[in-house]
Formats: sequence, C-alpha cells, structure tokens
Amino acid sequence: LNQTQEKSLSKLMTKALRHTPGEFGLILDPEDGSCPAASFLAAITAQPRWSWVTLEDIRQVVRNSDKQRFEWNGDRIRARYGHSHDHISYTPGIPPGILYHGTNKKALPSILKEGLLPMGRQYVHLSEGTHFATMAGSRRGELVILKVETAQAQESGATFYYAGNEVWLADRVPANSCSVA
Ligand code: HQG
Repeated sequence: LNQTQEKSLSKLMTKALRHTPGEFGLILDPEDGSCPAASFLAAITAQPRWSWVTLEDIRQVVRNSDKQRFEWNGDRIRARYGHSHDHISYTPGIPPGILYHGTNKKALPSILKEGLLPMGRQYVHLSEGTHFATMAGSRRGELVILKVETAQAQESGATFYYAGNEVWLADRVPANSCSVA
C-alpha cells in the first residue's frame, strides 16, 4: 500500500467499524465493537474498488494509523473510538484530573454555553495530552484547545471511559468544567 491507498483504506475501515457496519454486512460485537478479521476482510474486498486488499494491507493500516484508530484482539479487529452509534459498551474509568479537547474557534461560544456534546458521535473525545487534541481540533478551522477539569465534570454528572492510547470518552462535559487551555 502506498500512503494514499493507506489513507483511503483507513477511511473505509473507520466507516465500516464506526459508522455503518450493516452496510458492509458486518455485525459488530455489542460489547467491544469487534468483528472477526476474516469477515472484515471479506466485507472490505466486496467493495468495488477494494477487491485486491489483503489481510496484510489491513494490518499495515492498523500499524501505521497516526491516531491508533484500530485494535486487534486475537483474530478480531475493532475501532478504538469515534463511533457514531451505540457500537461499544466501554467501562467507566477514573480519568486524570485534566483532559484536553481540540475544537475550533467557531464552536467555542456554543461549547462554553452548552458544554461539550457528542454531536454526531456516541461520545465526546478527550485526550490526556494536547497532541491528539491538536490533531482533532485542527480539522475544521482555527484550533482551540480546551482544558477539562474532570473532577468538577464528574460532580456535575459526567461519566468518563478510557478508550486506550491516552484517549478518553465522555457522554457530555458540562460547560462549568471547560476552559480555554
Ligand atoms: C464540537 C477524529 C458546538 C466538537 C478526531 C467538535 C478525533 C460542539 C465537533 C475524533 C459542541 C464534533 C473525534 C457544542 C462539541 N457546540 N460544537 N456544544 N460540543 N462540539 O468529529 O472530537 O481522524 O464528532 O468540539 O481527530 O472533533 O476520525 O468530534 O469540533 O480523534 O480518527 O463538535 O475523530 O479522529 O466533531 O473528533 P467530531 P471530534 P479520526
């Protein structure tokens, strides 16, 4: 796979594992959102432009993913985060005191008023460091990094879940626990 192919195969894989598995004929495990690698490969190679993909190509995408989007569990594969529906049941965890969220300047007034909402996804995405938040927030305009006080958010009813690789998820984050970093 060259870099362009890797990127576009990664997009197809996130679509199948985060958003519309049914469209690919996949049924994800309701607990961890995984499916057998063999079924996954079959679903990918059934796509018109992707009939030539091998398991090694998929392994390459998983290995090289800048944000470690995917995860193997034995012979099963899943997306670690980013899901649009109730595809995974994460276990609540105790987050570090501060987490970061990357967003853009235009969204800021609304976030400071309503708090962080999952919008089109199952959860709000947060990170332990600013690197992941910077990548996330740079996608749509002028980057703003928000700092989340997790103890305060929990007192206001937010629940946090760990998705691995420094990424945390929350059902919502109240405005009183968010500030510009
Ligand atoms: C914003 C990508 C207005 C929120 C990324 C974000 C990440 C609000 C957008 C991962 C709001 C939702 C997740 C409110 C939140 N008012 N805007 N009250 N609350 N927002 O894509 O966190 O490359 O669903 O700040 O890099 O940007 O796909 O979430 O700007 O890692 O692997 O609403 O997905 O990773 O956007 O991104 P998203 P996100 P991948």
